[in-house]
Amino acid sequence: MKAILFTAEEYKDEALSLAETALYDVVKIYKLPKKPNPNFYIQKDKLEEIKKLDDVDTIIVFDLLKSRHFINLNKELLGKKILDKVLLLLEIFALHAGSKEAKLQIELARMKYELPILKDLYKKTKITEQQGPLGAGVYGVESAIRLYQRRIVKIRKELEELKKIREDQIKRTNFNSIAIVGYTNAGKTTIFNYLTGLNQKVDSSMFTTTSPKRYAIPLDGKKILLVDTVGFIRGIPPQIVEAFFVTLSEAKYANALLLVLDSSLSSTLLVEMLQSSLEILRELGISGKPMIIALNKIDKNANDNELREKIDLVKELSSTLYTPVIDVIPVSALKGINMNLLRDRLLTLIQTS
Ligand SMILES: Nc1nc2c(ncn2[C@@H]2O[C@H](COP(=O)(O)OP(=O)(O)OP(=O)(O)O)[C@@H](O)[C@H]2O)c(=O)[nH]1
Ligand SMILES: [Mg+2]
Repeated sequence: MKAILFTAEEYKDEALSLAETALYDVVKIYKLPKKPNPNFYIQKDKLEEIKKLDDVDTIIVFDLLKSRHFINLNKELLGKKILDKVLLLLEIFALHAGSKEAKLQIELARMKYELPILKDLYKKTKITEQQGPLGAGVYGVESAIRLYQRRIVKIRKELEELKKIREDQIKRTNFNSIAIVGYTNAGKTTIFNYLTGLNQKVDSSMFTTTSPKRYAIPLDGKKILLVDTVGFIRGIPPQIVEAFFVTLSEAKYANALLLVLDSSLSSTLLVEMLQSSLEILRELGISGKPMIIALNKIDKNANDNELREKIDLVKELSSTLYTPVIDVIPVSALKGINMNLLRDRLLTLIQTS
């Protein structure tokens, strides 16, 4: 599928990587306008250019589009698919959804996102139709709306039932468990592999891990379940937190969390990532569990002073959080630095939880 990508310069790498994860072949990247066009968001001249590109079937706008943007773009670009950031992420989640619950949750999120657009389209069609012989348009939209509403009710009911079943299952397994959480690419799977001796896929692209992996490791005579999870991404739109949540549901049932941060990021980014990780966990209803922070990739830090500063910064910030942070441990999962210390501290973590 050939796609055109519109993105702000600062999100370019991320947007491109996500578009590719969703299996699009991005043939051209345009900058998003500083001031969005009120009708189309994208620039009018770009729109005219795209119209001529017959082999492009998808337009990705890496931001949030309003109803009127979707409606107008669809009208101008008949037959081409329009995706904004939310719909793109939902496509990625859908590609990776393993369980029935995940599939339903994603379908629900998409329908809830599209329903207001349909409703606006209905209003608009009704007005224009009174003036012209546009035929059954308005009825078509009306019945689509009813279809959506019925489906949404049905999915909600099914999800309630599935949730009960899953909670019962989890209650019955009484393993202690630790979920490894954090931004995509922080090194969660590398840590998981190190601690479990497994060989799960590790890569510098985003969303390498696409469904939670669990494995029980012996720690001091006990078995502890380690769960590797799907990574967070910057600015995850609130509209899809719920769908994202399914991929992270394992973390909800863990006794404790291991939050992985990439210490090779700048101090500013590091603080931003720590704060937004906790914000995401809070939105998912996973806050309050005892936590260890692993500052990973210390081998990538140019000098000790800089690393020391970052460790202090994260420690200081952690002490002000609602989440009980038991320890901050600088590690390199790749080089195996401090990993035994981390393993020991995980045991303490389980004992506190
Ligand atoms: N230099 C260095 N690179 C590391 C370290 N740990 C992981 N990496 C690299 O960072 C990249 C991402 O590692 P992953 O373990 O796949 O990261 P992840 O957090 O599981 O990413 P997602 O599954 O996409 O959420 C890979 O290229 C790893 O080789 C480390 O300690 N030092
Ligand atoms: Mg991973």
